[in-house]
Amino acid sequence: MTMRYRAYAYTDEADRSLTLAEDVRRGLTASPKSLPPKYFYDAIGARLFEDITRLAEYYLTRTEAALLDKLAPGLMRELAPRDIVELGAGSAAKTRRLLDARNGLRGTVRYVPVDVDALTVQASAARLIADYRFLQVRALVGDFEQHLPHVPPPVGRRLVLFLGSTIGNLDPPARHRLLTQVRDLLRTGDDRFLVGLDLVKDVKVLEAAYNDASGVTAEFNRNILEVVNRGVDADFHPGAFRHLAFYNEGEARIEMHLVPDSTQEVNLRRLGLRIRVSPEETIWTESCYKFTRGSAETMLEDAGLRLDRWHVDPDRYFALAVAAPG
Ligand code: SAH
Ligand code: AVI
Repeated sequence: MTMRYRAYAYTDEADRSLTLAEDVRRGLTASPKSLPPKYFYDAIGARLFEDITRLAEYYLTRTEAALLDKLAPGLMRELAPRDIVELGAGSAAKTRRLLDARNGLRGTVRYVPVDVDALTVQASAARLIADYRFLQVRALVGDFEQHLPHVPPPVGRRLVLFLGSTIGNLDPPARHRLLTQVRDLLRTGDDRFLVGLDLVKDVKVLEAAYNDASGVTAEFNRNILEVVNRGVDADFHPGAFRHLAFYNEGEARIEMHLVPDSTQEVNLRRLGLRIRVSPEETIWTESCYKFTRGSAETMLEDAGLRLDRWHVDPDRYFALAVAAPG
C-alpha cells in the first residue's frame, strides 16, 4: 500500500476484548437485557449489513444514495472540502458518490474514515486510493463515541459525514454527546456536517424494512450472539432466538430484540457469569430512531449546530441535513 494510506487504531485487541466483556456484563445483567449494536459488525455482520442495504424492503440506502447523487455536484462545488471525516464509514459506497462529483476540482483531499470495523476500513481504503488519485486516507479504527478527540486537525475546509441514519442507532443522550463532539470537529464557519436521517413515516413501511421476507435482518440480529459467544466464551444458541422488530411510536424508533424460544441458562465463562433468559424478557439489541425536520433541528441546535439545508426525497422517506456551526 502506498503512503497515501495510514491507519491508526485507538484500541488494541486486548483493549477491545476488555471493553466487549464489560459491555456484555453490563448489558446482560441489566433489566431489560441489552447489547450495544456496535457489536453487530464483525466480518459476518458487516457482510450481512451490506446484504440488508440491497433488500427491496430496506429503502434507506437506495433513497439516501439517490439523494446524494442529486446533491453531490452542487455540494462539492460549494463546499470544496479538503478534509472529509466520516463516522461509521463502512464500505464508503456512498462517499464515492461525493468523491465522483469532485471531478475538475484541483488539489488533494484527506479522507478520515472512523469505524470500529478494521477489516472493512482497510479494504475500502485500498480501493479508494486506487480509484481517486487526489485522495489521502488517514483511517481511524475506533469507536466514534469515544475516539473523536483523536481525529487530526483539519488540513483545510472540513466536511463531516454521518450517513445511513447510523445516528439513529444512538439513544438521545449518546446522540447529544456525539453531536457536541462533531461540533468541535467543525473549526471554521465554512465547515459543514452532512447527516443522513431516516424519517418518521407509515408504520408498515418502517416495520417491513426491519422484517424482510428473506430473513437477512433476523440473521444480522442473531449474529450478535455469535460475537458474544466468541468474545466472552459464552454458549448462546443463536438459532434458539427469534428476531423481533417493531415500531415504538411514542419514542419514534424501531426496536430490535432477540426473544428466546424458551427459558434458557447461558454460561458466559470468561465473565464467570450465568444468566437466565426467558421469552418474557427479550435481549434488546438495537434502536433505530426516526426523525422529523423539527426533531432534527432541535437535536442539532442542542449541540450548537444550525440546520443550513434540508433535502428530502419525493416520497419523504429520508433526509440529508447540512448543518453549520451554530
Ligand atoms: N455509512 C455506511 C455504513 C452504515 S453501517 C452506510 O451508510 O451504508 C454502520 C457502520 O457504522 C458500520 O460500518 C459499523 O462498523 C460502524 N459503527 C457502528 N457503531 C460504531 C461505533 N460506535 N463506532 C464506530 N463505528 C461504528
Ligand atoms: C446502520 N444502521 C443505520 C442500520 C439501521 O437501519 O438502523 C442498522 C440496521 N439494523 C437493522 N437493519 C439495519
